[in-house]
Amino acid sequence: MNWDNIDRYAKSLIKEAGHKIRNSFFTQINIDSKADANDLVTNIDREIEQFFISRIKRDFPDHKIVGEEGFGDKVEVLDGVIWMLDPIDGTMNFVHQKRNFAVSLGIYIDGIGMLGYIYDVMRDDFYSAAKGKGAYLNDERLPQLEITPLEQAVIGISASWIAPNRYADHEKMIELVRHCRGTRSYGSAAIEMAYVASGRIDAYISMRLSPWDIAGGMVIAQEVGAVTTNMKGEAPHLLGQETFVVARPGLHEEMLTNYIHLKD
Ligand code: 2AM
Ligand code: CA
Repeated sequence: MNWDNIDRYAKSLIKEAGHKIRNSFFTQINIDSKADANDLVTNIDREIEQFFISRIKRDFPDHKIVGEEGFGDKVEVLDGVIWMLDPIDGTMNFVHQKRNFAVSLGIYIDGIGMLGYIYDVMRDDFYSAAKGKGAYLNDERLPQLEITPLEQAVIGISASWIAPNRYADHEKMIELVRHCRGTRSYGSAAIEMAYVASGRIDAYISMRLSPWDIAGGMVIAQEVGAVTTNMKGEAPHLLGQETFVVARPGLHEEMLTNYIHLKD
């Protein structure tokens, strides 16, 4: 497997997708909802996923693709090479703000993350990593993350998880919010992971993320020494929705031990 070639190929595909997404603002965008009224999808999400799939199937016919919009393969095991794609992560931001969304892609072999990409399309910020070769923001290498105590940490979290919810003890979450330096919510899991990797926030947690939301970001985060697990402290299985925590070392353990109590 020539990973350098795949890396170059994936980067150019993502840049081309970004170009298409920016141009889409000059066209009519059709908005639908999926599982519920606030779970949005547009024709652009679908068109971008189909663009990736047609190219990847043409040029890497034995690779599999798992995409949020369902045009890819149905995967039940992580054998072989799998591209995990979210064509637009942060669709609500895409629709409402025309910014703060990203293309997110992770390329895995037999369950091991080899290449990861998060492209913040409107800022033209391209986060990338290759396993064992470090993580980059555009052309600059991202430094290893240092330990930060909770009192100095800024945590990415959605207000949904501070309100009573079916996944975790929200009273503990309130304590977490009280004990950290501050919270932020950007509305795109991929962008929040990129911000953890580049040190702009110190942790990001969510009760419900899908493989395509985290696959690319996990490769990037791990290259700078961030810890990525579900809320039980296990490696994400990448085969369905799960809880998720990414944080600087130390902070990750402190959050899981003292503040995140899952319901059964
Ligand atoms: P999306 O925009 O690709 O749907 C919003 O807080 C973040 O969580 C976004 O990254 C969003 O991805 C993701 N997200 C929103 N609703 C979700 C759901 N029902 N299941 C999994 N991920 C979701
Ligand atoms: Ca999406």
